[in-house]
Amino acid sequence: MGPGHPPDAVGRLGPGFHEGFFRLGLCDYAIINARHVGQADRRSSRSFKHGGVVLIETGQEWIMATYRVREDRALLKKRAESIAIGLTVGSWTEMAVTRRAEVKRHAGIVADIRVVEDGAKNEVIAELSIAYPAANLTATAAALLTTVFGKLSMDGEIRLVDLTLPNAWARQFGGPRFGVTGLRERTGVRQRPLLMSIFKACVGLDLAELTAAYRDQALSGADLIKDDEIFFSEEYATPEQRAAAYAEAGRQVYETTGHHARYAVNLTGPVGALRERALRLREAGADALLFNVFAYGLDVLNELAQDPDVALPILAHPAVAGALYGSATHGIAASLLLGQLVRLCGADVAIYPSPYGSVTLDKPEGERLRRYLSVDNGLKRVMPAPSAGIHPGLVPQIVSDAGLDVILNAGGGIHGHPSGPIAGGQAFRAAIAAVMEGEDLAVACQRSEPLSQALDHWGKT
Ligand code: 1AE
Repeated sequence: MGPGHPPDAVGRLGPGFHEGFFRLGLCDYAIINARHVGQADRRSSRSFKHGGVVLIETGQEWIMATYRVREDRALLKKRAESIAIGLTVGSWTEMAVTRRAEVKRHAGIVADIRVVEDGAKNEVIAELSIAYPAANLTATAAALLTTVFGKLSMDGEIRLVDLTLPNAWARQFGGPRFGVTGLRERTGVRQRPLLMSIFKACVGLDLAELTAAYRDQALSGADLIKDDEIFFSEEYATPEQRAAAYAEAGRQVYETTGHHARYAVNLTGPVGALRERALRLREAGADALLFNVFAYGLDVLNELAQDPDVALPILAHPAVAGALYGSATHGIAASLLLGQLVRLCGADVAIYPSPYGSVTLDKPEGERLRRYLSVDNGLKRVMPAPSAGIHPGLVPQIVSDAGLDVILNAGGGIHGHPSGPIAGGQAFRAAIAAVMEGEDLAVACQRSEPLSQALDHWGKT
């Protein structure tokens, strides 16, 4: 259990009738240590021995959150209990109402307390796992985050590091409409990693200049071409005008080269107008939506993803997420935000920093993130797009980390190529082809001048 093991968590329960072990989601049993069974809650309908422990059927689903805290060792238990009760049925002070049976079944449970590091004096770094009855929540990101980390997020040194959700509960969100398989079908790219080019330099350009830049990126061999996430300005070209102009430019490139690029437009504007705009953009020819999910909100993403009329793949951009995950001691782990939660709320592509480029996420956290995107939980798998400072020399490393179901997402690594963006995309495509052939880039670059130039310029990992 704990970070790195999202599904099928097994946690230790806290004192009193909660003490013991339980398994989440799959079977909804509280598993109580035999030696503590005397203290077990006898209201439960059934109990039986299994491998030295006693299983108590709880008859409900649990959502388990794990927090990393710094705390006085002697106060750990009290801290855990106050979280379990404070975020469910109680408050900081004793209240008679919480003793009522129908209220009590909504109480959180201290599932586990693990000391992971000794700190100064009596302090320790510990992980506290708290199980919350799923019945307390509606299937929304707002309910989930407010329950497990609402006011708690402001209560000193505490970080949400893991969330375990019962599959049936998670499925209520809907998840991605297209996922990895749907995206491959829509792009026609069946096996190899995809290349996504990011518009760089867009604000201040007029429609003709933007369209020329789109054409170059399409000619470069990019499978997807996405707006920069900072593109909000409509002074020179509205998103609707861009979608229409790029669709036409893309059609021309397809007729001359046979390569079909797809456009992901930045979905912008007031929240209440997003749906209508998404419909207009689809009508104008956009193939996918780029969405600044942490600026707009996870539930906004989910509304768009589940809307049968919108029905376009959605690329979740991580902008602003660093404010939530950036600290090692506070906030929410990046893997939960950019992996688990965006999947739950319907992203088809998860954009996140790779460990190698200009903005980085450490490698184990990236691995956890990708596990959240693909773990078998009944929702479609999400396509990972490790990003920021990606250049052709990184392609073998990224594919080795993530596998073939990955998007190489590059802005500067395409537009900053010494011979321009068309060569920039060609260098990536040559690197991808080499990886598919199991060929070293040093060998492949003998056949590809753009790749050779890119490796000279940015190096090779
Ligand atoms: C992690 C987000 C990366 C991003 O949004 C972006 O625009 C990257 O651009 P380049 O590839 O670093 O130029």
